Amino acid sequence: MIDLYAWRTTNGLRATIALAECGLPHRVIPIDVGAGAHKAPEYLRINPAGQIPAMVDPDGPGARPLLLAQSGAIVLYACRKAGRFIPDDAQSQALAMQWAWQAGTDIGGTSAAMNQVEVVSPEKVQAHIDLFRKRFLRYFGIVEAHLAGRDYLAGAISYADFILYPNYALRRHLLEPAAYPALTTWAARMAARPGVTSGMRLHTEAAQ
Ligand SMILES: N[C@@H](CCC(=O)N[C@@H](CS)C(=O)NCC(=O)O)C(=O)O
Repeated sequence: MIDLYAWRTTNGLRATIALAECGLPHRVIPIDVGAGAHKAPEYLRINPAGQIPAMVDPDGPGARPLLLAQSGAIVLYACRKAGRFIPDDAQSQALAMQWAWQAGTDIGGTSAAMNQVEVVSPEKVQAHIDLFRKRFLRYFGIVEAHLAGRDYLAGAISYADFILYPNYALRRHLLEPAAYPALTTWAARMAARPGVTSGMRLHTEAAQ
């Protein structure tokens, strides 16, 4: 049984989605980042970086326990272990890597910066808020253009879609369906999947 330490943030939710979609036996252990649980000594023994997500697979490679941090690494590990959601052909594999990195670095980094300037920072600087919002929408504009005429980011559904989805879902209020029709259709396709619904539970249950 895999233990996944996560919270209802984009980094946490891409890992919960991947594990649920892959059908690997696991349990999600909530680590309340807002309450500082990620800095508790018992958690730092699991991830010394003091960040979520982190995963412990008692049955890792070589039948040895594996402790893994970094959301993208956890998503890819789960997909490889399950033998699912990794494209077969080299062209789609390259495409999945491109869009996984775009979601994890460009969009994910901008989203983290938005949280910093809009929520965490005691001083709200409008120019900083505008800068990161504009950048966020520009990056999603690139995704929109790519998704036009496609069902998923890299042909069939892949790990890249799992990495992107929470970045859409948690800020969908900024992404007007009329301006992002292909993205909105893709998101509906993702949301209809039982694994995605189950993986998003930390977020959806808190929103109720
Ligand atoms: N690159 C890491 C980022 C992880 C990350 O920043 N996690 C946030 C929550 S979404 C966190 O734990 N922040 C607390 C901290 O960095 O002190 C990943 O993809 O897993």
